[in-house]
Amino acid sequence: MVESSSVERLVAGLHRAQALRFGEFVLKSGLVSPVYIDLRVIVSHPPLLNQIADLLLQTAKNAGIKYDSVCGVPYTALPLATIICSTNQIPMLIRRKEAKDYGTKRLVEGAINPGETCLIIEDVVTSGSSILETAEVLQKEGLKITDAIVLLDREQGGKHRLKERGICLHSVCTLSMMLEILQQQQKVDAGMVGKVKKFILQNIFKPVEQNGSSPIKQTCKEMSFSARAQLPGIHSVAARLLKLMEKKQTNLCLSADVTDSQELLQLAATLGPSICILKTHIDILNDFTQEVTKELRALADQHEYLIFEDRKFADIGNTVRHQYEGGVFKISSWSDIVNAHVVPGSGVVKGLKEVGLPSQRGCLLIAEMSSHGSLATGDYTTAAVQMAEENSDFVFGFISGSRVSRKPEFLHLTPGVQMEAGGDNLGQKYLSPEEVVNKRGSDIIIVGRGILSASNRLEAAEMYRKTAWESYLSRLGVCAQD
Ligand code: S5P
Repeated sequence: MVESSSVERLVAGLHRAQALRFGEFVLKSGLVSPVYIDLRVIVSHPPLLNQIADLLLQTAKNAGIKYDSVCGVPYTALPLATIICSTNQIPMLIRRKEAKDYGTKRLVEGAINPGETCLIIEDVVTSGSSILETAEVLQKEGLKITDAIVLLDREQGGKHRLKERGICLHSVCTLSMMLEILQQQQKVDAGMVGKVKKFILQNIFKPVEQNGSSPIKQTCKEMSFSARAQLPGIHSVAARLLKLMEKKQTNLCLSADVTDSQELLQLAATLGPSICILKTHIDILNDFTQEVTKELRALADQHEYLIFEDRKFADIGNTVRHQYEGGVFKISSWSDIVNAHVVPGSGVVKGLKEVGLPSQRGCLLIAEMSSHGSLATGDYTTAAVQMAEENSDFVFGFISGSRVSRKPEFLHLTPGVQMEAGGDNLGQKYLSPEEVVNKRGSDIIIVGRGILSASNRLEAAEMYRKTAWESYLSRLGVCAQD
């Protein structure tokens, strides 16, 4: 154990930096936690960063661990590993976080000498999955992993699970130790300490994995739309959308692909109560005027749905910026959501962001397409997910055929939906709402001709709404969590 006065100083520093917060927080798993620990903030506090690196190394020394290199679990522990390695002249390894099939990039950077031992550094351990994932990648490169050092062990089963996999976890501090110190320092009261302790006890991750090296699976409740709306840091458009979906009990987006303004407004007025999003192709209107968008906006506010102009931007940043803001359509002035292809690279998102961010708009990236022979598959889809993660201040989800990201803050919208699977004669492919939402894990169905070609459009919309909503409800069963 490191000296208690150092740990006390550390805890006070973390509390000051707001890395530890108390209240009510919805975690990624959907659980409501009385404590929220976010050590990402430490990079803005250099003395704290150095102090933590020092304590991690001290803990490794005290445990008498022998190792040849150090690897920090991305991302928070990366700067910590850097400081440790730089100050003490220890070779470092960097594990890439990208999906394994992403391009031809290496998964580990640095000189790998098979047979050598690598020490893993982590900021917080809950279930131990992040350390295990990093360990697996390093082990596949022929490295030995015997120990891991963590700043804070939340005591929710991670240590035990890692031990079962031959990794000994050493922590600078545990959550209960931290609570006691904070109570002594009068930064939290006894009531809160009790609440957190109870939460820890009730949420121990149990090892339920049976075989080999795949990440540990834990059964958990799939998150509801309303729980996702409260995730810390969720995009404001996503939060608005998720809340109205829950309120109106609809995960139906109408693809209002009509060419006459009056027909479009009529659709918006009649089907407004049944939908969460009205999707437009404003450039197919034969009689477009700015008046239409004003009326569309008023209807959207009246019936509480969002407007999504399905513009599919696909040019360099500077061009899409103009296309989004100006021209005849002035899309950014009336559309809550737009979408973009990722083929130009991240410049397309950066260009759109310059216009969309100040007015609190959101963007979806096209990760997959419903059309026959689409090239948006495999590495392309993976790159779209990565681009979304890197621009999550503006991008809040995907157009895709299935769930392409496991992050609950991202929404998935799927076109190519009709009651009967099949297609049209121009390459469109259709899946049923049940298949899309329940089996493929998408959140919102996008339906055009399935509703537009019905003799009673409202009745058809209601049928799609109910089917998709029921599929969502039945999905709220058990799911896998890492
Ligand atoms: O991959 C895609 C992406 C989109 S946004 N496939 C699609 O069909 N879309 C759009 O969804 C398409 O432009 C159209 O507006 C709608 C599907 O219409 P439907 O009549 O086939 O349901």
